[in-house]
Parts: sequence; structure tokens; C-alpha cells
Amino acid sequence: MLKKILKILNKYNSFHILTHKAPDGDALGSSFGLCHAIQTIGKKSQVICEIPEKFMFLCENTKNQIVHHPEIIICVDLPDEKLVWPKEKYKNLDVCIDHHAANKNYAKITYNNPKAAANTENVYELIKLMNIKIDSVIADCIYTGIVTDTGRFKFSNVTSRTFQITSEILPKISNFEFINRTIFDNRSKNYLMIESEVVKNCEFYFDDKCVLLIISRDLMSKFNVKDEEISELTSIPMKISNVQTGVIIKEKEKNSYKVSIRTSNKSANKICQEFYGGGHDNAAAFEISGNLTEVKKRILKVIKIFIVSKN
Ligand SMILES: [Mn+2]
Repeated sequence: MLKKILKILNKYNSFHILTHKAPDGDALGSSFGLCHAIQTIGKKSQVICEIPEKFMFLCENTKNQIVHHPEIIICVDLPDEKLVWPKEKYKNLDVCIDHHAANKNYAKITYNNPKAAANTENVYELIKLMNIKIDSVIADCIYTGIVTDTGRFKFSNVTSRTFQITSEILPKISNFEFINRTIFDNRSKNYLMIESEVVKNCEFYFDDKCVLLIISRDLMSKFNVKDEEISELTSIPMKISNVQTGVIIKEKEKNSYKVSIRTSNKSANKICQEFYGGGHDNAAAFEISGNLTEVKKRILKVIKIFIVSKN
């Protein structure tokens, strides 16, 4: 399938690259890495997305080409057409390169490899097929996807291929320490405040095997933090020993929530599918409406089924 995608890249001349809203390091690394590679073979390519402050370094070295009438639309790290951003503008989705087991197969041509820890691993394979030199822009993009989607090589999605690709691109990475510190450090004072508030109010269930965090709109406006900063809070539950399931409930608007599930027992995708969401084995999400007490009850009822007890 990658060869089919390569043919499309060679045949057509102008591309838009799309990814999901609130893009993470893998979504952006996949987008800008591929965009830069396409520009390198002399074609026109533009990434359509909002870029969170901390990932600005990824796009700074890619030519900002404006492509008015793209012949081909490519979606990366995007499992479901419902998540396309901006949704209204794009109807015909030609190519999809992804690594979500729950990919909905919405594009005309899909390369989906759920074994890849990060989708930038898939983009890397494609770039290798394109037979272009891996430069620092591409290396930075591929690495950013890998280091973020593996939680710094911590999650069970890491394979020997993950390390192999990393070792191949490492000599080309522009500034290794700068990238890591930019992504994982440099927190604002307000972020620290909201984190302490969220931790202080977290709830434990099922013999402390499940931790639930709530991020309300009130809290967010009180500390004036952006959505992109909040995403970091999803890593808190799994830092606690014996926790199998982390639930992070973020209030979008009154009685409407985005719920992120993190697990150590590969049940995240299954839990989220119960609520028509999805993602990966150990990290997935869904949206839900209702009042908070009801919402919590419904979620915990499903989680209970997946909690593994030793006795
Ligand atoms: Mn990803």
C-alpha cells in the first residue's frame, strides 16, 4: 500500500495534509515531515492545522507554501473522518497514513499499520521509499512523533523498529536536547498551579486501581491555561503505582466532556469503544454528555469490567 501512495506522490503535483484537531507531536511530526519530503521532490504541499506553541519548532523549517487547489488530500494520524480539521472544507479524502487499530477506512487509499508506535514511523518508511535524503527537518519531525507517542520510550507500543528508526535519524536531529526540553519541560507557572489543583482533587476507585481526574472550565479559566497545556495532565494517573486505569474528564462546555482513558492493561480502546470512541490499546478517548455525576457513574461501570484483580 505504501508503494501505491508513493505512486500518487509521484503522479500529482499539489497536496494538502490534514490531521486531527488539537494535534499532538505525532500528528504534527507526521504532517510536517511528509510535507517537507513532498516539497523536497519539487511538489507543492501545505499542512492545514493549528500548531500549539510548544511544537512551533516543527514547522519553522518547512517552507510555508500556500496551495489553493490541491489535487490530493492526505490525512495523517487520523483514524476517523469525524476528526478531520477543518471538517466542513474537506469532503474527498484521498490518502490516509495511520497507526490506529480502530481506523475507519474512510479514505480512498489507506495505509494503516497499528504496530507502529508512532505514525511518524510509517511516514519514515514512506520517505525512505521516496528515496530522498533524511535531513534535519525530517529527522526532527520523525523523532518528535516517536518520543511523544511512546511517552519517551516508556510505553508498551515501543518495538525494536522504533529504536532502529531512532538510531537511523539520530545523527540528523538538529538539536536533541532542545527538542526534548521544548516538548517535555518549559511548563508555565499556571500549569503547575492547575496540576496541583487537579491532583489534590483526584478520586480513587476499585482498590486504588483506577484514578479519575476532573478538569473543569472554571479551573481552566481561573488559571488561564490553554487546551494544549492541559493535555499533559493525562499522564498523571499512570505515574501512580498499581494504577491500571486513568480517567481524565475534561469539561468542554456545560454537560459535555472529553474523556481520555489511559491503561496499563491494554483495555483503553475497548473501554472507549463502549462510548463510541477509540484510539490505542493503552491510550484512547471519547466524548460524552450528561451531568457529571451520571457521566462518572457510566464510565466507572464500564471500567469495573476491565479491572484485573489478583484474587
Ligand atoms: Mn499517533
